Amino acid sequence: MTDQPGNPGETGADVLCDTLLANDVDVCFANPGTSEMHFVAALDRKPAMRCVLGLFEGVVSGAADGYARMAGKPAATLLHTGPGMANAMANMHNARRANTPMVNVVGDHASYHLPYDAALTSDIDTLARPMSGHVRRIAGIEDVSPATAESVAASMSAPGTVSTLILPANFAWGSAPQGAPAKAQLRAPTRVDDTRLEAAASALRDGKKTLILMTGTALREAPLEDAHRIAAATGADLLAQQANARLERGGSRVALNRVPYPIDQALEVLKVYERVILVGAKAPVGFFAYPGKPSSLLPEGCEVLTLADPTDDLPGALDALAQAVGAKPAPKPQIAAIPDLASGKLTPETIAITVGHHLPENAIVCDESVTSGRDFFRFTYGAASHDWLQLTGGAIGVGLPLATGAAIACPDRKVVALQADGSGMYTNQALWTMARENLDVCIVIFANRRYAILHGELKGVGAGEAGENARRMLDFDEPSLDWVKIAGGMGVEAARAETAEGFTELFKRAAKTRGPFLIEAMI
Ligand SMILES: Cc1ncc(C[n+]2csc(CCOP(=O)(O)OP(=O)(O)O)c2C)c(N)n1
Repeated sequence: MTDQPGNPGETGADVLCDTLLANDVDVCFANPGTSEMHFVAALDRKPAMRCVLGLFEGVVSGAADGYARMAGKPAATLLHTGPGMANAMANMHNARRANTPMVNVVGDHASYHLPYDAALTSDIDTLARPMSGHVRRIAGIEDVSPATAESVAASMSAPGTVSTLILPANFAWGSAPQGAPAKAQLRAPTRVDDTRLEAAASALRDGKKTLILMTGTALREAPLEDAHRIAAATGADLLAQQANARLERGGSRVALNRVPYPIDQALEVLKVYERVILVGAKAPVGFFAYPGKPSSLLPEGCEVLTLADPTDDLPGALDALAQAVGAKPAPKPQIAAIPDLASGKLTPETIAITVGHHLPENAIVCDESVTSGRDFFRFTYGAASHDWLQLTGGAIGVGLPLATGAAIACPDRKVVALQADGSGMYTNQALWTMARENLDVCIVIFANRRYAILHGELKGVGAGEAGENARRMLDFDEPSLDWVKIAGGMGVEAARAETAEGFTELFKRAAKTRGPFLIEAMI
């Protein structure tokens, strides 16, 4: 029977929660509706599940992304029917691009109610597909546990993806069969292919100008050490791809740059290479097409070798390559000192210098600083060791949610959100969740009150200078946003910095104090 509610503790929703918990999924970012009420009631009976409310679904999916990037396992999300999931989709897209494991539980009408075409009816399966690596609609009450375990497995199988699990309301409230929750069968990363390994090793011996381009788990401390010794032994250069889910940097770690975003800079950096060896990365392409400029950023004739696909064990591949080329541990070059703290005008550069000097040890930086952050790496190679999380899919509005999720995954680490103001407005509701959960996040808002990047892109695509109508679509200085009030209205303490020394004062204070604090940096 699925048209009558089951006994509490025995419903399909209970089985779904139990299956998540049995597979170590114990955080649920949620924004529920009527079709999920039995799931909400079941979560209420599971104190082991931490439930975190996001006041917009883009916060929910972005927070699940930040959580999983740091926890190394998925969170569940709870989303309300097709429209609720549609609100979450831009950040589902970013998560899919980051290979983030995530299990979306999307409630739908009871199966027998769907033919009536009630107001919230939509084709959730079709909507979910482009932004999910795996979609499964629960087919009946007996299917709840196997479908949930399959969704967890798909999300966690290398390299990780977004799984969407559609839960019809009658299978949530129906009486569930007895039995142990199903276990997720994960697909482990594959061992690097020997032929590819030999090809890369012998290529590295022939003296051609070679770039090793990396992403994913290759960007953790230990594999970066291996990459560094391969580079030292063979003369190859190292770069991370343009956008990466997580990069371990700072302290004594390998100082690694990434492919720049602006196409002309990227072409300039890449033009010297005769060969690229890919480690989990894609051969670099333009973020957009620009008239008269190439789509592929590699010079003509550049050979592309793949050492490891994203589904491979990337640290294992670098370790094997280091052995194959006989690379010994190598000293690292001296990192340029961070310039002295500045005073006077507040600029992205003076902010980067302050962050470089005062970033707390083991911090997590969530970077959605857009144009303001382009030079940040330069000033933070010498910062204390930290993780750097980026916008991976180009869909703005991930920064504040990402910081929310990262702070929930790592409650003992300071999170620093470097946040452009325009992008921050997409999902500013995350501030409320930070306040409610008392998350240890310092938010730096780059208040240039415009979509600065798009002024550049207007010229970049050859469409000329901004006139009155274009300016009205690219600037938001009239009326000006007041981030101190926005934060205050959501329960987050905040202050404005107008000068470099004022910013340093506030950043130092935020670095030492626990809890959410927002600095509106007037650049
Ligand atoms: C979801 C989504 N909507 C719109 C865009 C187009 N877009 C790219 S950057 C940008 C503005 C960014 O402005 P801001 O965050 O203030 O950073 P700034 O360029 O000023 O540094 C917009 C609207 C996008 N990339 N993603």
